[in-house]
Parts: sequence; C-alpha cells; structure tokens
Amino acid sequence: MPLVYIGLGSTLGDREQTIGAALELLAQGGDIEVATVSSLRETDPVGYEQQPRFLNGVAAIRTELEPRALLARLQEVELELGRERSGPRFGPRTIDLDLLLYGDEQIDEPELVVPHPRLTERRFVLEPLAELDSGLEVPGAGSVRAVLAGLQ
Ligand code: PH2
Ligand code: MG
Ligand code: MG
Repeated sequence: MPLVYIGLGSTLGDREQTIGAALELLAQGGDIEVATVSSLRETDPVGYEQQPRFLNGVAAIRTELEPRALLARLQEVELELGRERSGPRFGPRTIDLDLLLYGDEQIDEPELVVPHPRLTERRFVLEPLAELDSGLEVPGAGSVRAVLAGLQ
C-alpha cells in the first residue's frame, strides 16, 4: 500500500479538537490507517489574509482506497465537521483535508491534481512533511528538504 500524505488545516472553532475529530473519522471507516501525525503549528493565513491564524499539520496514512475514492472520503469528513463551501476561495474553514501526496503517483485531472499543486510553495505544508520525513520525494520536484531549501 502506498504511503499517502494528507494536509490538515483549521482556522475556525476549536481547531485542535476538529483536526483530532477528522483523524478519528478517517480511521473509523476501516479502510484508512493513520500511520503518523506531525505536530500541529500556528501559521499566518496565506492567500486570503483577513482570517484567524491556521492550525496546520500533516498526517501519513495507509489506505487501499484509490486516489479519487480517498478524495471523496476526505470531502465527506470535511462536510461532517461543518465545512461550508460557500465562503471565499482560501477563506476561513472549520477543517481542510488536502490530498498532498499519493505514493509516487502523479495525477492531473480536472477534479484532482497530485502532488497538490501548491505544495511546493507552502511552508505550512512542507515543514510538517519534513518533520515526518525530510527525504520524502515530491514527484517532479525533488525531496521535501530540497524544496524547502529553495524557498526564500
Ligand atoms: N489553506 C488555504 C489557504 N491559506 N494558509 C495557511 N496558513 N494554512 C492553510 O492551511 C491554508 C492557508 C487553502 O486551503
Ligand atoms: Mg487547502
Ligand atoms: Mg482543501
């Protein structure tokens, strides 16, 4: 089974509790095993700045769900935890679960791009990934360590 990395983000409500609930819901279905979770850190919002600070981290999971089925599962859990899709792009949310990496797969479809298209620009994703495995390869971009070193 490939190792899959999920981005965890929250800026509304009890952020830590919500991220914990998301991980529990993901593990409850029986087809996802949460392998490791990075520490959670406060980060300044990127892209839409008039919102509270985010709590961010990443989780490494193992799953037999193929990428599109996993994406659907992530969206289901977001909805279960009160995520609303009506707000501004990049705006406040109770929970954001992003499919960052799916083993060494590269996917480019209208509904799903893997590696996550903004992964290599975002410290709030790269730093927790590096905490779990700094040698981790981002297909098409090199190791997480090298990508981080290239950011100013
Ligand atoms: N997510 C976004 C947009 N901006 N900024 C931070 N710091 N953390 C996020 O998770 C984040 C963001 C879109 O999903
Ligand atoms: Mg996101
Ligand atoms: Mg998202």
